[in-house]
Amino acid sequence: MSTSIQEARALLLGDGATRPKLAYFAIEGVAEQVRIALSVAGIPFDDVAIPFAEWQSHKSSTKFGQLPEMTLPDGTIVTDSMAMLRLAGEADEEGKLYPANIALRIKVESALGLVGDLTRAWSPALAISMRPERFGYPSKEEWTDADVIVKKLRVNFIENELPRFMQYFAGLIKENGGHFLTGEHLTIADISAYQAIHYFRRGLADHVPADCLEKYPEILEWMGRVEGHEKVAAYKASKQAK
Ligand SMILES: N[C@@H](CCC(=O)N[C@@H](CS)C(=O)NCC(=O)O)C(=O)O
Repeated sequence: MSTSIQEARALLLGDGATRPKLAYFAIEGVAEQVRIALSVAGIPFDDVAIPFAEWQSHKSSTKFGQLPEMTLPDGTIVTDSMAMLRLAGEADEEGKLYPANIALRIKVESALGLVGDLTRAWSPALAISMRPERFGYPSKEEWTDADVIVKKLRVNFIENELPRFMQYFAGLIKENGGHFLTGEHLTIADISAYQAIHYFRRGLADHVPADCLEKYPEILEWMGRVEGHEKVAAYKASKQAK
């Protein structure tokens, strides 16, 4: 096992007496990719859900006023889901989730960057319904015809932006052998991209039809491979059993 894998496992596992604690809300959100990656890497963790009703009183006790926060066994606080994702990936004993090989790692980082681009492209269409004043519109309570603009932004995203990103991701799968985004093994880039794309078929956002991914068969097949990965499937089954 390489030194960096040993170090990552030591940070996450400590002396074995205390598990890392992942604090977030009781939603998938940005933490689900971390939960999946920790599960694939075989790192037991405590998944702590902060109720939305308690958030305002809890907020000031967090480092940057937001969640997720991960507390490692030595007390270190990790504040960003992408930092947590990379740490979990590094802890994979098989070295597959976040490969040390620099050529592969660059592929993983590039794919993660593309996930960031997708999330940023979608973000205004999502955020406008939650915090319209940030975009120069009246507050949520005062903006009575908000839905016209919200719908316009979301329909535009699904029709004009999503196809471009689906084409980019499908291109990566193809050029890297037709299995996962960067090659024959599942990496943290697959987990992150899976979560970002899976969101659009969950029917959570108004004006985003749950069948909006149906026209991207290569993407659906790849999502099936991610879900079919033994450890991802085990994580999802354990979640359903709760
Ligand atoms: N870059 C951060 C973003 C964290 C973030 O945006 N957290 C949101 C929930 S997804 C939050 O805590 N919102 C509550 C608030 O800002 O009061 C990460 O990926 O961990």
